[in-house]
Amino acid sequence: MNLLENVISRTDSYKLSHYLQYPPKTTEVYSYWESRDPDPSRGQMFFGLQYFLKKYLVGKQVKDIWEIQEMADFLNVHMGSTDLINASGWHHILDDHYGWLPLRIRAVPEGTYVPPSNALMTVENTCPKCFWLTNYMETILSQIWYPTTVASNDFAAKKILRDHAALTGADPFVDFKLHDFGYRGSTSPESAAIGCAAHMVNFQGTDTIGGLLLLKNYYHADTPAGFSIPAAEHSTITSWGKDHEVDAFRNMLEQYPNGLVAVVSDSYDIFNACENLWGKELHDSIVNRNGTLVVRPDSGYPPSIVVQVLNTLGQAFGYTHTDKGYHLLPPYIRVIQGDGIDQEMMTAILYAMTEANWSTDNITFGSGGGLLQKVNRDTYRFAFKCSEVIVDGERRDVSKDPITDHGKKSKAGRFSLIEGESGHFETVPYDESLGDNDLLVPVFENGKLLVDYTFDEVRARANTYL
Ligand code: AOY
Repeated sequence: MNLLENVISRTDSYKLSHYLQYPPKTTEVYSYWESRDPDPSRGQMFFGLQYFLKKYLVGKQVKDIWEIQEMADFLNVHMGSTDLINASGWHHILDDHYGWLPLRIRAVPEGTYVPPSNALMTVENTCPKCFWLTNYMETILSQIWYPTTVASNDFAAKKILRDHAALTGADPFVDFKLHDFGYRGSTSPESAAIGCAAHMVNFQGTDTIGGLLLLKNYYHADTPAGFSIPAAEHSTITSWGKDHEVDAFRNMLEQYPNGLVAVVSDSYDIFNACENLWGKELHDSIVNRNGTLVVRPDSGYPPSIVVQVLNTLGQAFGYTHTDKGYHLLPPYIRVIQGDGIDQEMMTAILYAMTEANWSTDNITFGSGGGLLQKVNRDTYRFAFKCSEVIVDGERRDVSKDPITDHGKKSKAGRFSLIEGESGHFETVPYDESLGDNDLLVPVFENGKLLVDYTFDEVRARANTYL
């Protein structure tokens, strides 16, 4: 038995003590999850709940009385009291609900892009004895802040890339223009996989294999949802010795005679590499190769380095013009910038390229920490708050509004989410007659998953908001 893998332990310590703290005769707690981001111009793209439901909520979650006993023993030391645990509550779930969680969760379909301050998910107990369970689940359910934040940032990045493509006469298809380099910089294999999966909602380039397997197991992505190519790292170049970088480069062209291949080229001198090694010694091998060499700078101030690399490669290989008059390298050579990339830096590089007359088609970006790690729950100010209770048979609106920060004001009541003209969403009081027009769809009830989205569906939905 392992408490780590048990629903009883998957919460904040203080929540173990909360069942005694609601008003006497409470029979229902209804809570909702929203972004309190103050900027109405940037929305949030909901994604990731289905993974958390399938992994942590669906099916028999309380398996036997010994789990309850083990948690009680743990709390005896951790919180100084064996009696702290809601033993009768958990025994009730085990005995009368077969260990299945008596909750109803409604949520906006995954891949929907919603402006801030709207209810994205609601949670309520379906058994009056289990009023305490709703907010017990806040801890695990709130963790969808992460995939939702990655997908939201990416959606904005995709619009920036698309707009620059249009401006510079480049291909409007940008799914491969932001590649996930973030596996190593994530805080755990699970976080990396979740982050990659969220990145795949809007893009198709990734080196985080775990995320593609997550999408296979939890979102029916039977074939990999993301793609990569052979690429060098510094060790495979520097191991040849400083005087043999050109041999390392040549080996890359020979080992992968067809298709895309990327080569990190800043081990010693990126300018010499572009001008002399790629540009002269290996010039003809690149021109005659059946594919595209992608040159990767990896140090220096990215906007300047990228423009210098493009100028140097343009000198060596020539260029044509897009229909908007921007320079375009020959199809057999491109650049990927994967160092220092977050949304701000990507935008600065695109701006510098535009200034220097280079089309967006010449470049792809890689992003690790900026993509998967430079985010937190406050990036979009996500919060899970109680908005209604039933006490002694009476419904009561519940909300908070601290005088010390009215930005933390929460909504009251039960909610439906409606879409007026496309992109205009409104959270309204719950209205059963809305039927299919209520975007808060029941996805979980009493341990059962009610909707099982495919990743294709999620992607298609996300794409409608572009
Ligand atoms: N990958 C495109 C394919 C991937 C990578 C992964 C950290 C790639 C590099 C490349 O071209 O250069 C993790 C750093 C780089």
